[in-house]
Amino acid sequence: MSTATIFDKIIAKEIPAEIVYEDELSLAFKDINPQAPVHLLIIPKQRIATINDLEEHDRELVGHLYIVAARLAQQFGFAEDGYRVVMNCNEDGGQSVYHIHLHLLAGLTMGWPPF
Ligand code: IU
Repeated sequence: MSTATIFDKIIAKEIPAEIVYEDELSLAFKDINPQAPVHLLIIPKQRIATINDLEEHDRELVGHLYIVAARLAQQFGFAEDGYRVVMNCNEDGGQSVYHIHLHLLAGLTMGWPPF
């Protein structure tokens, strides 16, 4: 079992977050330190530390997170112009919270590669 993070407290509503979507499997909220005009985090309610910890039975859950991201991009009006969805893994990938999350970044023209 992975270690609890601040995201568990956000899921439990023990600390505030600007929640933009919630269902039985996932939660989406505004990143506290936005890196783009719109920066949302989409997280599973189930705690999984990193991409490395994903197992076959998590297929549907991970797919669900992407579908939520796409719906939110549509809802926020960025589906046509474009946006970026990323999940960082471990130190070199830039992960700081060890509870998997998709970053949805939108509202500007992004470059590539991202380093
Ligand atoms: P990362 O991929 O693990 O580095 O992303 C973690 C994100 O969580 C990062 O963008 C933080 O700004 C964000 N965040 C947050 O929104 N609220 C918090 O209380 C904490 C981190 I701690």
